[in-house]
Amino acid sequence: MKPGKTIALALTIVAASTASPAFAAGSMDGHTMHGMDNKAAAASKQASQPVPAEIRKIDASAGKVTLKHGPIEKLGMSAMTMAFPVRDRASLKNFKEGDAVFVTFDTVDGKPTVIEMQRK
Ligand SMILES: [Cu+2]
Repeated sequence: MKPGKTIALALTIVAASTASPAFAAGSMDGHTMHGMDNKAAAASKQASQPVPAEIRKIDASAGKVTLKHGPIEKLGMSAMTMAFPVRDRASLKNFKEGDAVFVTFDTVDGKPTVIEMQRK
């Protein structure tokens, strides 16, 4: 599918622009020419890249939040509105519907999960 290639390219750009010295040194030896290595390196770099989103619904008892989110490169997801489980469900009390936030996502138990959320 076409978007995959765009995402991979975007990841490469982000990884390159935010590269730590160690990562930059690693990319010099040519290992990042191999797709797997490059993808893994980009994914770990992407872990701390917050995604802009708007809170549409909060279900504190279920520990879920519905977000209208921008593209999530780490998860290969384009912009959409959907519900996510929240790792730290107690943190939901700090938010309300309509809040504009930056969200860090990761895959937990195979599911896209909100790891951290901060108001803009
Ligand atoms: Cu989504």
